[in-house]
Amino acid sequence: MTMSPERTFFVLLIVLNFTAIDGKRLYEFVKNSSLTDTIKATGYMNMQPAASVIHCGYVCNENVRCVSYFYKHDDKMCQLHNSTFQDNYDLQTSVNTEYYVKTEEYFIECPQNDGNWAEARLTDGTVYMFKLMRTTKVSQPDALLSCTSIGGRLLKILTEEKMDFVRNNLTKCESIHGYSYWIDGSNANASDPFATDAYKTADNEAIPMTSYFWYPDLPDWPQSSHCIWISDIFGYKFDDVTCLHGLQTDGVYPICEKEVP
Ligand SMILES: [Ca+2]
Repeated sequence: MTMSPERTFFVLLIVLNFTAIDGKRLYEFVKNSSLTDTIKATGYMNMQPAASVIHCGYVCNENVRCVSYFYKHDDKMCQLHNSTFQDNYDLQTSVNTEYYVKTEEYFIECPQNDGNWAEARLTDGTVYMFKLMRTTKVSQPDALLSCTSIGGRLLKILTEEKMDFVRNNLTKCESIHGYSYWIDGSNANASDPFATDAYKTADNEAIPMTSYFWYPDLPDWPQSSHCIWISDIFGYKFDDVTCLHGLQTDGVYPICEKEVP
């Protein structure tokens, strides 16, 4: 998927059940910049406040008949439509207004516990396979071995797009929500565990240290919490924890990944 100034994408999860598979529908909204600063004066489905243009998209998602919307930034109003507009015929001028069209729907797989490999498609075009190993709670070193033993590796999260995908899955898929998972990342081999580049993947790639990835104020105990997990407790953002933590009562489980065959 290419990004260009005319086409701004964002992906929204919606909560409709899809009956054929254990999955969730994903809709994509595409901005039509040729209709920027226009709006429909009458004949819309609904007009209501929304905190942001993305929130307006969520509102549109919740209405099954909504296929496009205008968002007025100045007064934060969201105008929903059950049809799409190709040109400004029938529209009027409206300062600081954007127009988005629901263009496509597709599905993410919500993998069953210890199910098959599932395909992940990220908004940056990356595709990979992933699998949750939800039978045996393990330490992080054993999680690394569990994944290599089935021809993969422990999940690496190095981009914001991948962070979004993983958090969406773990938050929205009921069968895997509420559990804690190991990802690849440790500072056990660092000479200074407090250094900003201390956390590395098993193959020595730098773990991103921004708040996009880490829960606020974490890592908080890098001198002894050498490994990284993602848990419901921290909204599936990174937290530093002892590498043996997975053996405790609640358990921590591997998410493995591999290239698409
Ligand atoms: Ca911690």
